[in-house]
Amino acid sequence: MKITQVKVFVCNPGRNFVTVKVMTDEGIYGIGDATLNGREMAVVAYLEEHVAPCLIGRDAHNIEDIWQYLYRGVYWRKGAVNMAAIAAIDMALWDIKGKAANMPVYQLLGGRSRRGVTLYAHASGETIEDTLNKTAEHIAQGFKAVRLQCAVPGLNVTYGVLGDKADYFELQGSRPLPPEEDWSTQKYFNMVVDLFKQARERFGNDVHLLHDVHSRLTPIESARLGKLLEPYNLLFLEDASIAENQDSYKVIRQHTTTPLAIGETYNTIWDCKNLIQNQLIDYIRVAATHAGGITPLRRIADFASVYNVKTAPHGAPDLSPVCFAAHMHLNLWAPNFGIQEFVGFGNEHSKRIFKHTVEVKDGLANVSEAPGLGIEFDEEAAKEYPYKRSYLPVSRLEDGTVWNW
Ligand code: EZ4
Ligand code: CO
Repeated sequence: MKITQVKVFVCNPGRNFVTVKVMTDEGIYGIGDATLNGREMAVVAYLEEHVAPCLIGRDAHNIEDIWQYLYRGVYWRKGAVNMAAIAAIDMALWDIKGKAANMPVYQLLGGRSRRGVTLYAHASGETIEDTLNKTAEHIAQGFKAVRLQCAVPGLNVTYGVLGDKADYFELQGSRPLPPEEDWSTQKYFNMVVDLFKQARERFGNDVHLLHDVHSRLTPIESARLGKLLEPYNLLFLEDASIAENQDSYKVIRQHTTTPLAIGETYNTIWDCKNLIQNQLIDYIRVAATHAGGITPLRRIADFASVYNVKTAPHGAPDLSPVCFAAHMHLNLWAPNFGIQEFVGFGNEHSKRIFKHTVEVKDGLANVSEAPGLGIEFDEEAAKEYPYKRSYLPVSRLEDGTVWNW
């Protein structure tokens, strides 16, 4: 089965999405996600100029060989743009293989390890009360786990908490220059411990609670936060500190039993290797779109299982429904799957373009038995929503210093 064409699409039904369609001479095609938030067009050019020409005529069944060829053959290994491009091709090839075998991808990976995929929903509010009310709604809908984020009083805006300021989905998909956001660790600490104290008082101990620090703390500050949150029994504390220096997580680890999660920006198994093998984290959050696709995520999951580290794939709104589908198949299979982040399937425009087959019931997600990834991409509908340049924000301390160390 020969690859005949690689098509690349960019659309913005509220967020920018880069989608790849790999065509073959047998009429079967596959779909992949190559979205790199804030740098989308770099991946488009990379795919069209540098990846697509190398694939024409290759056997679409040789997923592993094509992955190795693209990863090792490039000379300039790793990198976010490169790995997002490889990821989309890899997902599309798994989609093709599933369609050829007439099986969903999870069956090809080794079959089902669980009844369904446990999700955690997002509750992001302007005040603690607002956040807790949103948490209550998710619990009422059947979610067993909720991530709590709350605006920090005294800061102009808090990362990831747009609240009622504007439609969360729309505003983040149309920011022609990077917005700048204040950060104060002191003000954040005043809020965050109270948030989880009140959450446990209101919801008791059965529901799983999570929190994302978005890497705003130094290692010793993270250690302190982990200790302060211990009484509230988080499922995990995400991205407490940047771990470019992977050893810095030893500082956090030696001080707290709050479980730690990291990895949504990682591109390869090498980025998480020391954190996993030194058991400095409990959940690895690599995404199929940003770490090179299904093939390397399977490898990372197996490696992590040796060290009792669970998988918890990234699931923010800038990962397209194609990536979510890829995660669903990995999550149904991985023996050491932990939990999947979930923010819904986008707005009505997005649903016109991406026709997925995932079902959510009582906080548990399942795919249909459709072959491949079980997702369709409507090229015509996508044309109605052209690309808009949009950036992620930059964080500064109150004295103007660029932050996020
Ligand atoms: O900031 O996906 O866990 N979720 C997150 C996200 C990320 C965005 C960056 O593109 O941290 O909201
Ligand atoms: Co995150």
